[in-house]
Amino acid sequence: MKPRDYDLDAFWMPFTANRQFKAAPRMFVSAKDMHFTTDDGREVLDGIAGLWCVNAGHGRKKIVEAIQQQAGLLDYAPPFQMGHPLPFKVANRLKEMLPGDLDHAFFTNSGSESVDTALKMALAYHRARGEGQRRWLIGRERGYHGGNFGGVSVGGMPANRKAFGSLLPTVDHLQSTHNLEHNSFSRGQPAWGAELADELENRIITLHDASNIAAVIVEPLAGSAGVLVPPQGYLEKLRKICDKHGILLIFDEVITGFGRLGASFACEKLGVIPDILCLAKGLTNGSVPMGAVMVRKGVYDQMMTAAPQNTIELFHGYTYSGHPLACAAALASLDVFAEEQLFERAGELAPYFEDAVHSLSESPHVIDVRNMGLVAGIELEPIPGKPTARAFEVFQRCYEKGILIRTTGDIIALSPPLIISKPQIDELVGTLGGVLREMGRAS
Ligand code: PXG
Repeated sequence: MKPRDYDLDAFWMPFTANRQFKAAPRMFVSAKDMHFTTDDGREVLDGIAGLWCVNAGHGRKKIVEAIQQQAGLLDYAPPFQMGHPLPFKVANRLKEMLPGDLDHAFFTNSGSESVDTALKMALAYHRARGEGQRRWLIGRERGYHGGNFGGVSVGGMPANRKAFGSLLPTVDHLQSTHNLEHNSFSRGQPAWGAELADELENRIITLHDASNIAAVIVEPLAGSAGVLVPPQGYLEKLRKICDKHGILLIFDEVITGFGRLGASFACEKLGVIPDILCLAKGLTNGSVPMGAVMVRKGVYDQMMTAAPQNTIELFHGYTYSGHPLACAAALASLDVFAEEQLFERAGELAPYFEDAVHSLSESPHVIDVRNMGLVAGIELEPIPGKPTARAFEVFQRCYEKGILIRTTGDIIALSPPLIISKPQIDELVGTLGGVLREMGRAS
């Protein structure tokens, strides 16, 4: 390996143990299709699509060329009171892809911005309807909705909240659907747990009154907290209760969008249509930061008609909303997904992937395996008094053996690019199984 010609200290790395990393860095310098290359020239199989985003695999020519061409043609155009063709085109493509009347797109630069945008839209929508007292936002324990104040407020990961004070004031949380006593080793949607949605009516609406609640936000399948698959009937119940009480339902599909579950979007696969839908990650195949918030026609129309003519309807947006490079990357990514039928491919591969990951059920320390589409969670028994240590060691050993996995707490997440082959699934799961056996012998 060439000696490093730069210092590591100045860059404060996100969601990373900085001191530990800088003492023993893990560096990628290039990537192609299913593999990264490290700075010491090793190939690493990408078991998590970068960070749940590179759904078509790395370095896809069509996407790279689209970005290059766009940079030479129109590098930037102001998105406020000016337009350029590309965001209109991306919005039309998304409208065609999404079920129901989720037919208007607002553009952001990340999942976090999509979430905060969606929450603000919900508040503004109710105000536009003359129900501005609807301010409560309902999230869920173990939910992850990005790192901005709104998303952290409705999110339910304790470590992400505890350093940041009181957050948004009018927020409550449903309980998580994670329950190993009832749901461990489920394949696909667990049979138990639909009744957990009743808490929305029985506790939350009873306590705050429906007339004060603006929206409920959930990930249809919770990713970051460790791949929590929605119980059968759970999302349907949430939808029904929200409808009954005039509450907007927001799905955060930042991870589940663009084929991850073996269909275009979770809402399509599971047949539950939210009022507002948050997207990011796979939208540009991870290549240029971009997010989108899709809203149903009724929400958009309400906002358009409530404001006087010739006035701004929503005082919200970003300098880089609908950035030309991001839009070019999105259009090319959507082309690649369609041309290679990658969402269908993910659906076809899902049973093979399911069998492969469930073959780890008997491995040392494994207390649960769960899956849907091309995503799986493998939960390990924590080392007493040292939560996260076991999974982190698995992560490190896997990396040394040439596969990239992701861990959260003591849960391992796998979410490979949708172009993964069956032999690569075997390699991913086989290497992970080998590491678990090795660690089982050592303990
Ligand atoms: N919503 C959901 C459901 C997410 O998973 C975000 C919002 C925020 O997106 P941005 O683009 O602002 O990061 C996410 C992000 C992990 C991991 O390994 C997951 C995410 C980010 C970082 C790590 O679980 N998801």
